[in-house]
Amino acid sequence: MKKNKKEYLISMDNNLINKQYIDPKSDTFEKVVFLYDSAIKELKTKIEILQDEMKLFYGYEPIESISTRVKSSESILKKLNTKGYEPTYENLFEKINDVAGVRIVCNFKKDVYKIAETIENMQDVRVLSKKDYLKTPKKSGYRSYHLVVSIPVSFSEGTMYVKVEIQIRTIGMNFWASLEHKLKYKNDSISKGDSKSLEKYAKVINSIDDGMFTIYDKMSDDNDFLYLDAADDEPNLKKFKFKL
Ligand code: 0O2
Repeated sequence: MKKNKKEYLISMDNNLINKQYIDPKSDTFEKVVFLYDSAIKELKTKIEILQDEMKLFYGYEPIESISTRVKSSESILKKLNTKGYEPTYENLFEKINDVAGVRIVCNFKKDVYKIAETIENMQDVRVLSKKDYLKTPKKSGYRSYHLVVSIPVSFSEGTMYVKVEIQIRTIGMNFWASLEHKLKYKNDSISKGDSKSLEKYAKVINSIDDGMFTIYDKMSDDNDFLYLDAADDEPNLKKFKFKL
């Protein structure tokens, strides 16, 4: 008999495995990774289409690079442990937002907001949470725009919504975050002085980001139709028309 097509969050409908402990060597874990990997493929394609469209229609490429990863089993288990959760599949689905991760590196802060807004407006993407660490940087100095979304992925049994964390940041922010991650983020033994220095460098990079944009902005107003002035309260879509 044909089953009804179902739409569900990955966390809701896997009662058979929900309470099981995660075994990274098992077939079950391989299948879980496949689900997250499939969501990453879907989302990456959407973002690549955006980039191609902006290049072709407006001659502007706001995205410098897109990278993706499925979190390693060690990292998943470590994060569950740090947060005080049992290492079950249910907790993996429910409590870890970044099992699937997509990082979008943009040229300027304005591009970060444009890309975030465009993803948030995608009809089939559900936004579960957003964190604007550009406006409110973390104590470490970390800046980035985080979205946790769920993406519909079609499988033979129906459509499943799978969680993906998207980090959107400038080239400068990415430079800082990548090095800081290596130097400090997962290393408790770094000195207070070095932490302070890293925080200071984050501010320096932020002012370089702003300075580079000022130069760019003076040189070109060609692409401004991609964006609205902050004061303009028209919906963005009005200015964002295809020119064939
Ligand atoms: P990894 O190794 O990069 O995967 P939540 O995920 O919302 O339940 P969390 O972890 O506090 O809780 O969320 P948050 O603050 O949004 O951070 C998620 C991810 O952002 C981290 O994942 C890092 O990738 C990145 N991040 C956050 N803060 C910092 C920071 O101070 N420095 C750097 N370099 N990256 C940061 P993971 O799993 O912690 O690490």
